[in-house]
Amino acid sequence: MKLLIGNRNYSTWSLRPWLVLRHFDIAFEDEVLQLSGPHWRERLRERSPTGKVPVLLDGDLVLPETIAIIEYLADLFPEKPIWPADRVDRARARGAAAEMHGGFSALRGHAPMNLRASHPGRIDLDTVSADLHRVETLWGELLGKSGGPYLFGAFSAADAMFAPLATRLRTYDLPVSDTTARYVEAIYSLPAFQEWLAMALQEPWIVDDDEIDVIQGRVQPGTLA
Ligand SMILES: N[C@@H](CCC(=O)N[C@@H](CS)C(=O)NCC(=O)O)C(=O)O
Repeated sequence: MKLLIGNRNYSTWSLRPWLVLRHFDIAFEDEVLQLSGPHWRERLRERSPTGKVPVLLDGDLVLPETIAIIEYLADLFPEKPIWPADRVDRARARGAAAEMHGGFSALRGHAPMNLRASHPGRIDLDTVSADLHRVETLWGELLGKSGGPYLFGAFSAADAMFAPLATRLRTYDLPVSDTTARYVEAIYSLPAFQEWLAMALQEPWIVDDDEIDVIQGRVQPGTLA
């Protein structure tokens, strides 16, 4: 089984299924397809039917779309607690994952994942406050019920879905409750996340579209080193 992923520093969607594969100890290889450089979109389209990553390759199966990949893994390995065991918790976890997939567009647009960066104070809080409020409410409810440290107690696919958002809170030092700060710490403490982060920090590539200084017009595209 192989997972095609984007740059580890920036690719939020790649991080999610990678964490599931790694945390649940599923044998796989990965291959980075860069999201920058000459003709990167054409090269991506040659490997991915949607022109996007991640893509899971398993035998004849070429499967894009993060949630489909996670569900395929959960089907393939029913003995692994990729989703919570309790049916109602599982429904809540899938609801949270779907909300993450379709929502939080302000946080996604204004505060891109950039694991190597630290940009406190750069985000206009008015632009992200509604998303911040919603995610803190959701996490607070789930963590209150489960007792943590992850949304449903043990790490599950729901946490994998929210891991990139957790990194944004840290990168941009967004103001959050103690409960949220503890959850962000729990994501950073996960061995699989640490492994991804260490590899992300080694990457030399810059993706201008995900750099806050370029997005906010402070720096010209192509000039960051
Ligand atoms: N709906 C897709 C989104 C995948 C996605 O947008 N991936 C980004 C990288 S994080 C990408 O491939 N971007 C390339 C592009 O938009 O051309 C999923 O759930 O996997």
